[in-house]
This record gives sequence, C-alpha cells and structure tokens, in this order.
Amino acid sequence: MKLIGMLDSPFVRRVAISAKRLGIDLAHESVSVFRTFEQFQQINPVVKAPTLVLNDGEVLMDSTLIIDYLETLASPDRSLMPTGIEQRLRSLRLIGLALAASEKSVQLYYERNLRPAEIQYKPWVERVEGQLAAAYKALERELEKQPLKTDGSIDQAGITLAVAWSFTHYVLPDQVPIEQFPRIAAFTDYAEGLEVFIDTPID
Ligand SMILES: N[C@@H](CCC(=O)N[C@@H](CS)C(=O)NCC(=O)O)C(=O)O
Repeated sequence: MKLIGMLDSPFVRRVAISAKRLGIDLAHESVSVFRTFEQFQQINPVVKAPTLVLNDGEVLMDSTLIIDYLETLASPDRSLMPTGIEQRLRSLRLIGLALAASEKSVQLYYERNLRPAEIQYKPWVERVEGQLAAAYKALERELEKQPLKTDGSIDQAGITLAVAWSFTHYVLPDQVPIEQFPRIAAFTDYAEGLEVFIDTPID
C-alpha cells in the first residue's frame, strides 16, 4: 500500500505515524497537492492529501477514514484507540479538536499564501483565527483536566494533537504563543522526541 502526500500536511503525517505505530508497512510518495497537482490528479482525481492507494489499486482518502481502515488491518493489541467508553469518548473529543485546529491552520495558511493580499477578506480571517484559538484553548483545558501519558507510549489522540500543534507552529508561528498553551507545547515536545515522530519529520 502506498501513502501519497507531503509530511508537512498534518493529515498525511498523522496517517504515516499511525501506520508505523500500528505495525503496518506503507510505501510513501511525497507528491504535493500544489507543486505537482497533475501528478496527484493521476493518482486521485480529487487531489486530496492524504490518499492511500491499496495493493489492488483502490483509492481511499481522508486521514480519519484511512486510519480507520489501517486499524481494521492491524492486530487489535496495537490499536491506537482506547476501548473503554469513557476514555474513548475523551480520545474522540481530543481528536476532533486537534483535527479542527489542523483544518483551521490549513485554511489560514491558504488564505495568507494563496489568496492575493488585495482580495483577502478580513472577517473570514478573524473568524478562522478565533476558531483556531478556541480549539487550542479547549485542548489546553482538556490536558489540564487529564494529562496525556508521557511514558513512551502514544495513542491516536496524542498523535493527532502533537501533529496539529507542530504544524500550526511550522506555518503560523504568530497564532499560538507557547506561553498560552504550556501543556500542549510540553506534550508535543515529548511526542516529537519519540522515535516514530523523529522518523516521520514534518519537513
Ligand atoms: N479532512 C481531511 C483533510 C485533508 C486536507 O484538507 N488535506 C489538504 C492538504 S493539508 C489538501 O488535500 N489540500 C488540497 C485541497 O483541499 O484542494 C483529512 O483528514 O484528510
């Protein structure tokens, strides 16, 4: 199976890291949705990263759906999702917030880098900035209530959170001052120090 997309996408990176932790070997092709649009189109006409090409040529897209598929292929004892209802609910909440933070970061990045300055729409930018800050504030509160484990393990909530925060810092360093989000920043430092993150760098 082949994972298509650049690791500077938080969605691609969470799939690549999850696959490694699940023990699933994926080939990886760094095809860009912008710089190599036509090449991407040949693989997936919808041009969404990540794309997963299965061995029989079937094409999947969307990080959460790809991870869902990889989870079904993996041995259950390697699952990145808790099975108990309360911990699963909490994981789903953290993942939802971290995906929203990634999505809002991507929107702001596109706004700043793709749309010409003279036609930028300030109310839209402010709305997205507010949503991005709200997602990280909620995540910071969640970590205050219950920290994520830093014992060498990492689950899907931890992967998605750390990948989101690293991405936002990479593309929008002005948006998320570390001093306002000390718990997220400390957890991300821990995650980025794990072998699987080091082996799957953002750039
Ligand atoms: N919800 C999707 C979001 C994927 C996404 O938006 N990826 C971006 C790259 S970071 C992309 O494909 N951009 C090109 C486009 O949307 O046209 C997921 O989780 O995979």
